Amino acid sequence: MLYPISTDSRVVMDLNGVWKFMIDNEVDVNQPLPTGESMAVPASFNDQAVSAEIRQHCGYVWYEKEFTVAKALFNERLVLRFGSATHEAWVYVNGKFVVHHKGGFTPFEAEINEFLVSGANRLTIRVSNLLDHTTLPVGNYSEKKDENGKIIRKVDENFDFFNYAGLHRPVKIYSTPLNYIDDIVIVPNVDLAAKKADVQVSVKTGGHFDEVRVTILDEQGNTVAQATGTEINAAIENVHLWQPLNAYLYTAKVEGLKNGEVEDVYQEQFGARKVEVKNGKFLINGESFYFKGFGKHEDTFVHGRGLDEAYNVHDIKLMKTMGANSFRTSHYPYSEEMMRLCDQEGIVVIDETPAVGLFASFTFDLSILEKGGEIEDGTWTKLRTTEAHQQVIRELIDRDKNHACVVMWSIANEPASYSKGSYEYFAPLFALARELDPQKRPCTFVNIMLATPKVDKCTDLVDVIALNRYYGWYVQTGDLKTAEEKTRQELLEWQEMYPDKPIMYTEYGADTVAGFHSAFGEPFSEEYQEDYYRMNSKVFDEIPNFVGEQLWNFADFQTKYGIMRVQGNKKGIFTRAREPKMVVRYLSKRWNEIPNLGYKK
Ligand code: E9O
Repeated sequence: MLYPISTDSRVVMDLNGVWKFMIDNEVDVNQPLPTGESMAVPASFNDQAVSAEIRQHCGYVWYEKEFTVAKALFNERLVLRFGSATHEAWVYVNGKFVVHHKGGFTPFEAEINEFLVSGANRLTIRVSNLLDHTTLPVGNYSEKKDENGKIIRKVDENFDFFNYAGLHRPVKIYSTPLNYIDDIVIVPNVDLAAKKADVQVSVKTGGHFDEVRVTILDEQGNTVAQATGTEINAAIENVHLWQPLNAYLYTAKVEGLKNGEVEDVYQEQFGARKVEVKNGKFLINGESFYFKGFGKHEDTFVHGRGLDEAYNVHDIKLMKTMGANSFRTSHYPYSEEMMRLCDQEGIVVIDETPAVGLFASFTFDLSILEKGGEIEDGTWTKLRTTEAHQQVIRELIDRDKNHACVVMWSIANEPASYSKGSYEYFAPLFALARELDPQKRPCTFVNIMLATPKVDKCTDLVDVIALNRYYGWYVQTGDLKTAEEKTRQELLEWQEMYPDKPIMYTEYGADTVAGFHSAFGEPFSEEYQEDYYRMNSKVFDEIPNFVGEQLWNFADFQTKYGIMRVQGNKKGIFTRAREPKMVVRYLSKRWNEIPNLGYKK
């Protein structure tokens, strides 16, 4: 699916702004929404209204906005497009049903010409924030009736972030001619020795063109290659590589022609770079890459999980200042705007599905695992997420396939990969991702602390071993000496069992209350956070196949209520307002000294 841009043949109308909003009630979509409540889009609805009822609401909400389409566009193809609606949406134009989409973090669209009238049109959307054992993320759903017989729904998140919901990303209408470019797939095959890239471009069209022309332009706008056809191969000589923190983007200009005239045109940017996993190393353009960075969240004040481009720009600046080069889109696909920004800024991204919460219960009893027998914790018999998982792999790869910034797919975060049935669940999903990705990027899933080398059943499926580890926090709390031994012991064990697979941390961290200091370096203090990171760095540097450190978390973030969470998870090295905690100085020094390429040859 192409991102909506305006070109010589396309117009984009923005429906962002203040919408009407209402919770719960069944409404007659033929009538204007009976509410005086305002809600800004894009953003989560939860924190905008100063209302506990709205903030904690589980179930359905309604959004409505009037819009007018210029008459000049009525003969064009008009497409209504949502960057995302979290987690499920039913869309109506002038009271008529247009489209339904389930899955809160991927875009969807529909042609709306037949629904439009001249003058004011009414766009109504019903959004659900419900999650259960069939959805991703996974939620524990329950309902009961109150004294008036009204259904009270409840979602207990099976994950550690607030269940923000609503119209999180831009809502747009874009036009195309009736014959149009529908999709573009770009595969830049880089030959490093020959300093050349053979760029395969496949174009999918709607309607009919006499000819499709593809022109490859460099950053200065010079033509470097041109070909005609819907499946072309263009050679770029002296190719300018897309490098981590040193981005270079080419543009594929695709034109659909009829009777010698250009009818539709679309410009898709791409980077030429080569990603490989070899001999326990992660190679970008033939050199070993070292991941320095973060697990993040889309999480800001008032906006909740809604797109906030100022925070996106700011966060990337903060990362760069620290010498970081990468992040993982924990625990769901981030906005298309963020992905485009990362392409431009040279930020390396591990692109994750919303498959989080794939466990039946948290067991902290490590002795079960040490017995070496099978663990049947019920996850893979209780959850029915396969269909949602396949759908989101399809939609994510379809959306992000051309991004230079994406170097690996993360199929899930912290599933019960130690328990019976996990391999059978994941093997077909990995196969699907590998089949669908035209660029054949490496794939991983993020391994939970319980799933140690001998216990995990799914490591054979991954190209890179991605670990979330909390020695010194959830276990050996406050005892960094033992935590260091455990960390070393486990990393060496992974390396020995899987000598060809690179190993990285995709989470490690300690909750830290900004401004809390301790002369004894107690847990929760800024001193402890720094000691914790110093301990981990020391071990990382001893392990040859350890190729990256993405800490947890970039910033403090909102979660559901719980005795372990005081207004959210405090493992940020920045506060939610992006003020640095003490450890930022230490990590900035370390990361600025570690080269992005060639650190561990
Ligand atoms: C997922 C992330 O969303 N990983 C969690 C993070 C956290 O801070 C959370 O925010 O809690 C850590 C999971 C830790 C599991 C520990 C199991 C301990 C077994 C010995």
